[in-house]
Amino acid sequence: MSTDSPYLAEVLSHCGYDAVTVDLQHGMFGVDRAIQLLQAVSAGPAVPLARCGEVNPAQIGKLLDAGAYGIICPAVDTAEQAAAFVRACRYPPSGARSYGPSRGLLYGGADYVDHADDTILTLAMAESADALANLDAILDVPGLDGIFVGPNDLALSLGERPGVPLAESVGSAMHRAAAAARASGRLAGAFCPDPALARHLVEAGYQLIAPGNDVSVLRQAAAERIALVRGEGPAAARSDVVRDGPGSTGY
Ligand code: 3PY
Ligand code: MG
Repeated sequence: MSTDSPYLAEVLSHCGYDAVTVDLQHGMFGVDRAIQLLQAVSAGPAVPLARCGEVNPAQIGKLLDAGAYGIICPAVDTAEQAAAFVRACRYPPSGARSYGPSRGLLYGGADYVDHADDTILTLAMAESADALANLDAILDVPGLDGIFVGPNDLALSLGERPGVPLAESVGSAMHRAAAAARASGRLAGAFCPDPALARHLVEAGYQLIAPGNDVSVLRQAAAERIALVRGEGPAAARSDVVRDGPGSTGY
């Protein structure tokens, strides 16, 4: 979710996705709205996840208290950052999350605190050359459930253009990252707006794919319909509007 519409969040939760992620890094809203979006996702079957803006324990704690079942944390480049991220998501003694679960109590019940650490998903974004270099140490951090690759920032960090098709160096780094995550018993996730490429990533071991965001899906559908109504065929959808397909970054 990059837009601030709880209605759209509710609709997406009913679309068949396993999870809907409320994006506080690049979404066009702040924490107050993120809480409403999480409530709206909870009105459907999808699991509510949130991407925080950075390793920020206060923000991460609030998102968890607001009912996020998991956090995707951007730009985790070192094992130290990964450990700080996990600490923010776990209660003492393993972490430093402050008690006050609010909405968590509604869905988790009175014994929420007994199970939260086992059920909250922690995914550290690997999206830089540093993260790749430190991947084994990051994957060794106790309590980290997995990694989530951001191919656009990874491309920029490797001196490439973001978007699909992936630059060769980005594609091979993504294969290596999935293999390393799976070998260490952790989850491998990735952002990937191109469905064919996403399928390929699943075959390469990725278990969680964010297939673009709400705006990129809407923009693509709108442009294709306009082209069809004008008798131009979907392939003619304006390339300055539709960046899904060749060149897509998923935003
Ligand atoms: C990236 O591709 O860098 C992302 O963070 C995707 O959201
Ligand atoms: Mg990124």
